[in-house]
Amino acid sequence: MLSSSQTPLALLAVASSVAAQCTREHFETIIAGNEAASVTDVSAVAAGASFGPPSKAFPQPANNLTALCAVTINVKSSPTSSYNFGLFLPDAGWNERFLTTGNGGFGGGINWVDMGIFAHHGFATMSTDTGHNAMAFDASWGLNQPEKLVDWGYRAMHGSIELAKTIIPAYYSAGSSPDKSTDKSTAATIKKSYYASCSTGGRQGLKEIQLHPESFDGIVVGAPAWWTTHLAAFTLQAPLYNFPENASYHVGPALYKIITAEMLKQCDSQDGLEDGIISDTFGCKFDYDRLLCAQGGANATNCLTAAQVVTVRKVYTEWREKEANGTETLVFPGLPLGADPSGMLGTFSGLGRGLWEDWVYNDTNWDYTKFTYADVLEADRVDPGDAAADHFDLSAYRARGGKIIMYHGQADPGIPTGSSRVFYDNVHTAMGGEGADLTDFYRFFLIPGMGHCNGGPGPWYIAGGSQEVANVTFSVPGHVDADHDVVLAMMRWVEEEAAPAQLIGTKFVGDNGAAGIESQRPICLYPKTAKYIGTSKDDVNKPESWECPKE
Ligand SMILES: *[C@@H]1O[C@H](CO)[C@@H](O)[C@H](O)[C@H]1NC(C)=O
Ligand SMILES: *[C@@H]1O[C@H](CO)[C@@H](O)[C@H](O)[C@H]1NC(C)=O
Ligand SMILES: *[C@@H]1O[C@H](CO)[C@@H](O)[C@H](O)[C@H]1NC(C)=O
Ligand SMILES: *[C@@H]1O[C@H](CO)[C@@H](O)[C@H](O)[C@H]1NC(C)=O
Ligand SMILES: *[C@@H]1O[C@H](CO)[C@@H](O)[C@H](O)[C@H]1NC(C)=O
Ligand SMILES: *[C@@H]1O[C@H](CO)[C@@H](O)[C@H](O)[C@H]1NC(C)=O
Ligand SMILES: [Ca+2]
Repeated sequence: MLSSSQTPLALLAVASSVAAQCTREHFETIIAGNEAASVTDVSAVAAGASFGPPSKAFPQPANNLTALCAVTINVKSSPTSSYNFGLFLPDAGWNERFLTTGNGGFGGGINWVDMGIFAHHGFATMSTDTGHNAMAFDASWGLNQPEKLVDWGYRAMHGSIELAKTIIPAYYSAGSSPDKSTDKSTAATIKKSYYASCSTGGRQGLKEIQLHPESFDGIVVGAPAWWTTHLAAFTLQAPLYNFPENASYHVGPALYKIITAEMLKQCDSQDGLEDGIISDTFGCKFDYDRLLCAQGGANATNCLTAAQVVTVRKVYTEWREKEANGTETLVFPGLPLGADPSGMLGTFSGLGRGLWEDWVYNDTNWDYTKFTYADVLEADRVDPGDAAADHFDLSAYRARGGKIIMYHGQADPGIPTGSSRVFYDNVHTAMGGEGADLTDFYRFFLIPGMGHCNGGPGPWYIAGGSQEVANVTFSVPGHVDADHDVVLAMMRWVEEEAAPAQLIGTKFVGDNGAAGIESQRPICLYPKTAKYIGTSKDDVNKPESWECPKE
């Protein structure tokens, strides 16, 4: 970021000449050779203004933008499909870098909000709608639409990246040589390409580097929905454990808080400090029987029956199945201890049943109550849209110098935290075995007390994808640096070869940036957990009161 007081006049001149190129005609010229692509919209956006035509997935515009050129491109991907992508091209202070962001759930829409936040760093940013307009929990757009599924799976992302990489330098090259008579080949180039996004956005980043290792120099992926079919399977199996409502084992919403309170009670102190945050979910030894009512307890409101405890235990522990040959397979990890169970126990989300109804069996009358492991195997065979990011050998990406920062909230109620641990283990198995040290290119962080991508009692904010905070324009106010901001951490790793040993998470008072910082603490490289080394009660909120164990 350049403030006006330090902006050299020459740069201002470049900025204004770039901005002068923010016209539909200019972008039509740039993409003229591409038969499949067309320019949908080009808008010059003033500093402080908002931009972002609403989609179902992203109904809100990006606010308080830096002055930039907003471009929307449509690309025909097959006779029956097309996708759109958006570009934010900052007028001044382009950092000569490209950053792509992604989507959420099964939704479709351009993520203008995250594009806008990252553009404040100076990145030229991009997001694709993945070829449809739908809310996150909606799979119906994919019914009998195999081409749309492929766009969602990986094609729209890759096509958008490729085209963006030709448009961006062309735009900035033109802008840097306004005076044709003195044009001494001022061709602009993209120095580095990055990716930052969460959830399905995490899957998209991993999928892209698996298929196209050259696309990015560094990806920052949160809570990746990489195991598409098995995540959907768990999302359907969990409420099946709990329904019908009149079953003796049914756990009603009134008990959800009782369950998470007992988990906090038992697990909070096991990590070494009772602070309202479970910092070592995987390490917690939880006694389910302490949820039991003393006297049978049918219809009790503050404890559970034995049958209800069985339901709770199922959803918080690994789902395993016996194969025909007798071996046992992990189908999916359970919810992390302490995570709110309402999404999984309380509803049959489209993120579960929708995958079979709309993408595997193509039958909206399919009886999801008859769901079994055989349906999971069938979904694996179909792998709708080839979306699963399950090519674990990342050697090609490592060889080209690519880096991965992966993080996951330890209280994620939407994508169980263990899912990222399975990915991590599978990559290690594929690249040298259990003890292999892959930290030269792949670093994984578990964020204590963070829900799905954001929110929760822990210091969860690291300025990653899907982490908008009220009254925060971008990064971590007062701490715009690579220790606190995960995208800057990635840049430092890629460009200065300084790998992040830890990240510092921030919690704002009431999750409102204007109310100030409540606490900060280090988030350690997996599998380490931050240890409290403070002495007085106030120290808990200070980062220096915590340390990541050296070994
Ligand atoms: C808008 O963003 C700028 C930084 O670019 C910031 O200084 C300013 O406080 C923001 N305004 C609002 C209303 O958030
Ligand atoms: C349902 O459609 C998908 C692609 O849209 C296809 O791969 C799958 O085989 C179809 N399933 C059936 C049972 O027709
Ligand atoms: C639950 O309700 C269904 C009908 O809605 C009924 O068929 C079934 O017998 C009931 N089961 C129990 C355990 O009461
Ligand atoms: C529990 O509530 C149900 C429905 O209100 C009722 O039918 C049942 O008799 C109650 N069971 C006990 C043990 O009170
Ligand atoms: C058993 O079957 C599973 C699923 O088909 C397979 O992945 C596994 O390799 C088999 N194991 C042995 C020992 O044959
Ligand atoms: C921004 O901060 C002010 C002052 O704390 C608060 O009144 C306002 O609600 C905040 N904005 C949002 C969107 O939360
Ligand atoms: Ca604790």
